[in-house]
Amino acid sequence: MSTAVLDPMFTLTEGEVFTDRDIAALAAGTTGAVRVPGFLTPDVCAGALEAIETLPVGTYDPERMGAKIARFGPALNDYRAPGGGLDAERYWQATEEARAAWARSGMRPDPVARSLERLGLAWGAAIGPATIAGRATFGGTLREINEGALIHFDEVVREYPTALFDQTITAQLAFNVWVSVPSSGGETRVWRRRWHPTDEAHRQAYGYRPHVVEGHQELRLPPELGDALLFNPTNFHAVEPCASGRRIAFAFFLGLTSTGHLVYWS
Ligand SMILES: O=C(O)CCC(=O)C(=O)O
Repeated sequence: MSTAVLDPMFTLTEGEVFTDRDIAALAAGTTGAVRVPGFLTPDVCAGALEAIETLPVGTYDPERMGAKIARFGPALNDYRAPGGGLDAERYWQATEEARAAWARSGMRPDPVARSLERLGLAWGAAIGPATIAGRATFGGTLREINEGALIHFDEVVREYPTALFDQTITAQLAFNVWVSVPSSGGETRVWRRRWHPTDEAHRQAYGYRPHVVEGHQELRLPPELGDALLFNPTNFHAVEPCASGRRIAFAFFLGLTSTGHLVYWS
């Protein structure tokens, strides 16, 4: 496919705050990404980085991920039972352990709580956790992605086709805020291209080979300290390897529900 004809709406919007229009446009697919530079101050980033040292950070299975990625906090797409559905016992245990470790870290200000508060102000209503049979899911994983991440998409309604949440999700956004960034590299790449069933012929570990995005319009977004980024993760996206330094972000998803609320999870 040729990129000669571009979608003029698939661009990066930058502003001092996130707005309800930004969130609605991402949900509707009528913008590419929205970034708020300096969303967290260098002091807050430094404080978070110090507190992170006390967290039990683990790594994903490198064979599955194709690269070493460190993380703290459970992400729902890692807890799928072999036959489909949620491996509930493992997930809720990991959630409880992560909440206890988070509380022990005493991270103040809490960058995840602060981010949710500001996004809630933008939307005009507080953002609560997505729930499963009334139980709050975990939101706000910490990820250190230094070696890059494969081309992939995230879409909870496909990962769990039998409706995991009590809420009905109509659109999904990904939020990342960086508390440590590399000297160069580590760009987030977002393509204007959603998954198609024929893409399954191009799987690579948990992601997809570059063929699926070749020739498609993309945004390349270098991470800067304290910046927050929202994009629609049902578009294919990837992370470039870093030249040197640590690329650490707090991340969660936002879901726009059928009743117009925003909920979060990781
Ligand atoms: O770290 C990033 O820039 C994006 C990470 C990612 O793959 C995601 O949020 O799904």
